Amino acid sequence: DGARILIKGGTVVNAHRAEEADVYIEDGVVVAVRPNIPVGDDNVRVIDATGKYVMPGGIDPHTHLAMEFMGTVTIDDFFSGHAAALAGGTTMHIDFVIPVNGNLTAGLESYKQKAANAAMDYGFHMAITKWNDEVAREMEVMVKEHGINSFKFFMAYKGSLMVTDDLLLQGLQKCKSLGALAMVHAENGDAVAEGQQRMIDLGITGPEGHALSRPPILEGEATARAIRLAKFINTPLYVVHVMSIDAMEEIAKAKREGQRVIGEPVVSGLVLDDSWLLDPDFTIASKYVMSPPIREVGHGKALQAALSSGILQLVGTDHCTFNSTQKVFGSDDFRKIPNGVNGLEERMHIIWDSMVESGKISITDYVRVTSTECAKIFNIYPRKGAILEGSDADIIILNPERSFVMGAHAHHSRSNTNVYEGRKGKGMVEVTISRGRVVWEDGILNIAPGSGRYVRMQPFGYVFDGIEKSDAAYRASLRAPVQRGKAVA
Ligand code: DUC
Ligand code: ZN
Ligand code: ZN
Ligand code: ZN
Repeated sequence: DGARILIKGGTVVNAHRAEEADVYIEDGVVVAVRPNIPVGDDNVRVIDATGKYVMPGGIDPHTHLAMEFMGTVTIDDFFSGHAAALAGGTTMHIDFVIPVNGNLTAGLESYKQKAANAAMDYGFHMAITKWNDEVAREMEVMVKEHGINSFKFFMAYKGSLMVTDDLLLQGLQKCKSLGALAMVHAENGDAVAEGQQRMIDLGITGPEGHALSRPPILEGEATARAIRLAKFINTPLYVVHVMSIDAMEEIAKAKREGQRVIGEPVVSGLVLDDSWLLDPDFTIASKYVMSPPIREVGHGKALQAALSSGILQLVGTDHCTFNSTQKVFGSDDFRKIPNGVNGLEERMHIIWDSMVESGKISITDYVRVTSTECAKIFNIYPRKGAILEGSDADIIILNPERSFVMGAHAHHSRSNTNVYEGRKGKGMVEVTISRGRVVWEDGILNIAPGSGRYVRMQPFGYVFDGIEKSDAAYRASLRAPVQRGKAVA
């Protein structure tokens, strides 16, 4: 298309600086970023951004759209998920391909079909749920031919997705050799199963039993174990949905010691607490069931502080939505409640309101944790995650003076529930531009199924810098004692 847009008079915010500048877009790409760009001719659409922030569209590193899970399928598919995302200022996400019976190629095929109605750009991580030579070969094919540079290992969900330490070690080794990033869902799945049985034996079958059965120590244990195994292999590690102080402190300690560990909090973990699980109305309490669980008061604030200080680096959602009619499957047993909460539409607004508006992070850090860091980690920067000449024109315009009220009445997710029901705040995404097309404006979505593109991600991003050097140092340190032994003899 030939759409040309000039965004005038706003404050352009990138992770590295904020400046007063105009942004000129042509054919879906940013062509110029500088003050006082002349309008040119009548075919240029001018958008006035005076008093507003012009920022890279959000990138959500963690979603589950059209996912078959716990005997059902998430209610948001790629189209409704993208509608929600774009209305909330997110212009790209990375979803998790789940293999079919352990088969990666079949999993990718199925996710390509699911994504046929995509309305914005997306990428894929891939889960590894089984191990054999074929899986190892397929991982290489995924990296070299299909633009996947990250693999996720579930340390929980015993009996379905869970991996053993043996599989995790093989997987870490394979990721390292491919220059792909290993990700973990860190909870001790064996202990969770034990904890669940305890609750059932005690007659605690409601949603509160979900949180009680898998306490923070089980997240802390698995996080510590994954970090140590990644250190043993000497490969970077990405810990998804860090929900507790216990897990966050393990990440902080590893970082202090120089290890390459990336911690991703999710919106629900940053701003909600587990008191919701005690609501006597099952429809309300069950909305908040996700794994790892939403923790008791205190964890969220500590995770916010860790995000401000850089211990945690980027914010996801784990958007994984179900209707109340799906959640009700578990009305007699919390183990059957499909796990997951919404957030794809709410993330940009909640992080702005709870972190920037409240003074906990700067506007440049806002762009970093909602967009740029994700683009850098997954090796798609500066095509994504920046407003620079040559970047994709994925841009939002945020009005810091306007207020919002969230809830199912207004959201674009297909779910009839919202864990942020009634939440109020300040800062509103008024315009969303997706690869040069205005898709959200004045509260109206204008999106087309099939217009979203698959974004390929190349291996060996900056997270791998220095790994070869530290491997060489390690090998040298192993030779040293052997030589000493010889000298003594
Ligand atoms: N946790 C959830 O709550 N939903 C999807 C998968 C997960 O790990
Ligand atoms: Zn053109
Ligand atoms: Zn998970
Ligand atoms: Zn998830």
